[in-house]
Amino acid sequence: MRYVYDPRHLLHNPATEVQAGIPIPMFEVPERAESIRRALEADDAFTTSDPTEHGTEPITAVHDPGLLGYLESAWTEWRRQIQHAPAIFPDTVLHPTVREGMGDAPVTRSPVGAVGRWCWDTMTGIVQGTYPAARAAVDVALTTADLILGGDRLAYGVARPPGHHAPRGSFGGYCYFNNAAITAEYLARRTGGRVAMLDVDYHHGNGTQQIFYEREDVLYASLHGHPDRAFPYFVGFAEERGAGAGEGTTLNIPLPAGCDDATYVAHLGTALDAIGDFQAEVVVVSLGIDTYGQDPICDFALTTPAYHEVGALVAALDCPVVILQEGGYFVPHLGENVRQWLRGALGEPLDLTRLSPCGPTGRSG
Ligand code: Q9C
Ligand code: ZN
Repeated sequence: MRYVYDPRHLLHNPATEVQAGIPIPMFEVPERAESIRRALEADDAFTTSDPTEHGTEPITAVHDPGLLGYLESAWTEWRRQIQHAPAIFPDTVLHPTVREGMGDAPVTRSPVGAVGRWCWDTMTGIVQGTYPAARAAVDVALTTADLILGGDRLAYGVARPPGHHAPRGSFGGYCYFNNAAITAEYLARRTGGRVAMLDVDYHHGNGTQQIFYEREDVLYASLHGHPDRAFPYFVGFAEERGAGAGEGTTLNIPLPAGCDDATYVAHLGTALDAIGDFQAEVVVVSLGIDTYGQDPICDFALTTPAYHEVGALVAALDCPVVILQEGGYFVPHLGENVRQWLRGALGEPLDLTRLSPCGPTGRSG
């Protein structure tokens, strides 16, 4: 299997995020993608490819051009006025009720105001290298799609920063551009056919759902921690099934805390049946490994053999598959779990010999 990797992801490295008002070390760290690259490099079943430049047109095909423009100039504008803050975070967010009944807010000249216009959480900081890294992640994703358009049946992209939380007109959830949604739109246009998206990240891909909510030709199916208890809290309920022409093309499967391998695979069957019935030209997988039992910020209980099995079950759809990285924060086993998922898809045997035992958190390296 070919996979696409770009070292420019290293440029995106905010030191902290703010969870429940408390600044803590960032969970979405550069070492995540490095751990995946190393695991794949050490296995002859995988060969690396460099991304090619795809420009901004595929991005503005799904995102508000204002979001692209903001992210492009955010660091420069922030630095011009604010020298003491190491990363851009909002302190005042454009909550929908603030201007209820008063129309849109004028464009703000304040860099602090601007980030509150485009960002909806306190965990998705911007540093100098965030924009080039986020652009590189989109190129990684689109180059992975090109491999499929060129005839490969399976291809994987080490997309970092991740993407599935970014809606059309804002960013959050460690995500800036929605790599998977941009890729699905690109594939829909190139093939002229239907695209199915399977989101197996622990978190609901609210951005992807929003972008395709009214689309008849793009199916979005997600298994995730129930939004009653899990980020992103406000989206991802089973009752959300799409709207307008897209009625029935959104499938949410929220799951309880402690979800184990057997429970997960049983519910995956529901999503795979829907994807099979949809008769897509291509499947785009948002691959999160934050469903892992040792993930430091999530509450599922999956083990490594489950990833191998899920990969095999997705490949059994017998449809070309673009696999793009999303979350996964237990860094010591991240690369190995991704490798096993992809080996399962390839029909290679499960190989647990490279999983090192290690401590209880993702911080130890
Ligand atoms: N109290 C991805 O996995 N933290 N993003 C949630 C809220 C942010 C996850 C904690 C989770 C974002 C791509
Ligand atoms: Zn996640």
